[in-house]
Amino acid sequence: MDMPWGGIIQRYRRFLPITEETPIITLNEGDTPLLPAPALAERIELNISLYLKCEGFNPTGSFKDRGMTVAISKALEEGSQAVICASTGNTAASAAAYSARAKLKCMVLLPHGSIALGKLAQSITHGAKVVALKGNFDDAFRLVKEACSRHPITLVNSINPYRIEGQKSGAFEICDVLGDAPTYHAIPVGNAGNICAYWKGYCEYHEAGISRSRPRMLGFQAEGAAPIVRGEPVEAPETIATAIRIGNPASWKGAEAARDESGGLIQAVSDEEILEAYHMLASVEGVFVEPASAASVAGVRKLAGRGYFKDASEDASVVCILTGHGLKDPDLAISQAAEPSAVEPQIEVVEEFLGLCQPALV
Ligand code: AN7
Repeated sequence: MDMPWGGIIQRYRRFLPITEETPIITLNEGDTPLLPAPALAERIELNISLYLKCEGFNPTGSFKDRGMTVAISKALEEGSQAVICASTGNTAASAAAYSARAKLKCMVLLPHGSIALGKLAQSITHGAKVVALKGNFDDAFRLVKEACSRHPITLVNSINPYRIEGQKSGAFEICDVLGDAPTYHAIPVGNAGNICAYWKGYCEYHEAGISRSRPRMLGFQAEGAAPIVRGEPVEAPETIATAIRIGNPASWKGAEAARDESGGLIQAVSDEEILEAYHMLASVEGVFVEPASAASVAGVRKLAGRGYFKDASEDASVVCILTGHGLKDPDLAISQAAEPSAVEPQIEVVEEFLGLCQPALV
């Protein structure tokens, strides 16, 4: 029998800054499904193979766990006693969980009023010290950097290079499953760490001779929070995809480099397009994601509609990174439909509600 899965550090150790001295803190993150999505491809009139990398299957429900296992392990190795992050929710949830396991103190600054319920619940329950800031992510990020310059605490936002090191494992997994890099890689962009991490991963596998090619990187920001697309910071970012409600991304330059070196693009998708993709993923493929994740599919759909893939070869493929689980944001999900009303527990009433009024002939 193969060795059981033990997380991304165990699997990809030779590509990571891990030493004999590093205490490995893992929740067995990674090894997430890469689902073929032919029905969705047909629905969005895409002429190439579509795959969904379901990062919501990670231990805390988002891709952040890949980076956090390395960041927290290294923080512990370096003798740190406390970590801090600013977050739109998922980084905080992941930091809180891995810190609990590492017995590190964890502090998180969250923009008050724009954190999805599941993420807040996770941060609190894992025992992080949670500050709800009267400000947005960009304010929170500025403050945690300042806190780190004044106190001996470790920053675990994605400007911590260990985060990027861990997150590049997503690219390795995709290449391992497909046997090569995909032709295109579609990904939501918020603080822009993940697009850099994936590009780094694809480049390292290519340099090591494990994959023959590298994908074009296709990044998607929400229209109301699209500083890279607009070419200037957005003062008051706004989108229903609260995970990527960021006006001044830390890895702006890196994201542009990934775009340009790969011959890709970074474009914006509207909240409406995000929601359409969100519903399609759930109803056509059975994959429930949080709204930010649907930005990758919304973007591919938009590009397909403009003929972007029309000259792609027959065996071309696109992987959409679905960064977080749908259960992270139950409020948004429920707001999208009428909540079912309560009915009496009688078969006639249930039949009527279900439209089963004609008795079936046996
Ligand atoms: C579901 O948790 O920035 O471009 O503080 O949670 O690497 O920032 C989250 C980002 C996409 C964007 N999808 O990734 C945070 C945070 C989901 C996310 C992104 C985030 P980056």
